[in-house]
Amino acid sequence: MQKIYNYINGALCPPSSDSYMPNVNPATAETYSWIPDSDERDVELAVRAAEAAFPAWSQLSASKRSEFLLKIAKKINEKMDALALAESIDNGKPFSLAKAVDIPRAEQNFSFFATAILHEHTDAHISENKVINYTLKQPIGVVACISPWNLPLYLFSWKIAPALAAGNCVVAKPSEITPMTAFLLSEICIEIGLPAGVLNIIHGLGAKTGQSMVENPKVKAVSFTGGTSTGAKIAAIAAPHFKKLSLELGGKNPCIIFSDCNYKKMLQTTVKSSFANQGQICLCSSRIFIEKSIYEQFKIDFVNAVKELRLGDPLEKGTQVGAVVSKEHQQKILSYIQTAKEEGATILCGGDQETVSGRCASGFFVQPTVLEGLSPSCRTNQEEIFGPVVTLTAFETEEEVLTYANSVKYGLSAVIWTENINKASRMAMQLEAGIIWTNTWLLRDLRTPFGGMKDSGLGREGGFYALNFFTETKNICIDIDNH
Ligand code: TXE
Repeated sequence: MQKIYNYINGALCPPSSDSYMPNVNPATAETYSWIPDSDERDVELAVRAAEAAFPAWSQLSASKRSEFLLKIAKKINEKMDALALAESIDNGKPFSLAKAVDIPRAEQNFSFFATAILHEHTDAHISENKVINYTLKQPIGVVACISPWNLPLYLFSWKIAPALAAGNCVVAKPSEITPMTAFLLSEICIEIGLPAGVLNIIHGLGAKTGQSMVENPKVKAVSFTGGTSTGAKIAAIAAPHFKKLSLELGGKNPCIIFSDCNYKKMLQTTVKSSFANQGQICLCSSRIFIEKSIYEQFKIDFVNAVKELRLGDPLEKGTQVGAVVSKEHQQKILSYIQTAKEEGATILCGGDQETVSGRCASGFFVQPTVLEGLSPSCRTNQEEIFGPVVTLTAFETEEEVLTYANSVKYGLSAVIWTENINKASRMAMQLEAGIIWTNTWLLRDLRTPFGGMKDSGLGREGGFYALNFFTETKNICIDIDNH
């Protein structure tokens, strides 16, 4: 059975505890590898390595740092299939999805920030013609990057790449539920000769290893993606020490469908925005609002399309819905479906776990589930389920659907379907969400601000927003007429 290791100070090493935890393949329910049960001793080793590497790394030119990141991107590309297979086995997602989305995006994250840093620019402010102010952006030092299990390498690299590009040294932790591609990234860093201590990857439990990273006094900034409740715990630790914080948290995203939409494109895309990655993407639409005049037609067409989705072995060609990430998560999703029934839901399709034949007979699968007949204020429509479960609700006016859409504590993303761009813009300006798609979903330009409001988080990732997060900004004022 494979054992994976921490990557500290440029080398793979066992945890100080020398104890390991089982890593389960969710499609088969089998333990297939062991991960380090790290603790604050490993965190301290990693932080010290990062601290020692910081002067040289931060004083490298941006183009030299860029070269290292481009080498990592190239290696990810070369190892695409192996990384996609590892991601699929670790997370339960279809191999085809990992190969089409997760791993290419991890490569893009490194190549994007490797080039973005070459175009970083700052401001100058000239006062009364004899005083020059210029803005200086300098790397922070040792930063922590903590990422979740839904898009493991995709989100892990989305934080690490800008942090390194900006000249920081990093202590990073993937989710203990999906550690494998982070471990493979360690091997890539060794292969390309990334200087020791620049990036340190440690594996372990969030409440122990993750919390110790946040608590460590040498860690000056924390970039986190995960649950809202975890984000609050991290903020409570970081705030009194004035650590910079980037929090990408949960969502309960609306999809608003007007009768004047491009119906065919809307239908195809809404199946994806509901069930891609088994609904385990913070940007998935879990509440679908349909203009009353097309509600019945949409219901028939959408349910028929959902029933066509192929659920099964994530490694099989053609599988569109794989296993959810863990037994615990499967039970959480099923308990929400039970709650929905108690709240009066009609189950239009799905509603239960699925048994897949063959090697995946014990795997953690949940049928894509479509519910109707619920009030917008019930738990099913208010709480993040983070699985293949969506609700349908009819509306008559813009005001009505805006009230529904904004009635949750989250504010991450939203989708609007209408050919009337004035209406779309009017809606977008009033929706409480950080990312709004009109007539599309998950189209991503990495330069754009990425993040949510309310309980969906704090700050923005993406482009120069990420580079600014990972730098300290100074104003330097020079009186050039100083006699
Ligand atoms: O997140 P957690 P999980 C939501 C979704 C999901 C819920 C929990 O609702 O069901 O969050 O998911 C580490 N100090 N999203 O379990 O627990 C942990 O080890 C420091 C939305 O993945 O928040 C892991 O590496 N670190 C989200 C990471 O935090 C801690 C995507 C995330 O774990 C910690 C994923 C602590 N006290 C889940 N506790 C999105 N917005 O994309 C845990 N961790």
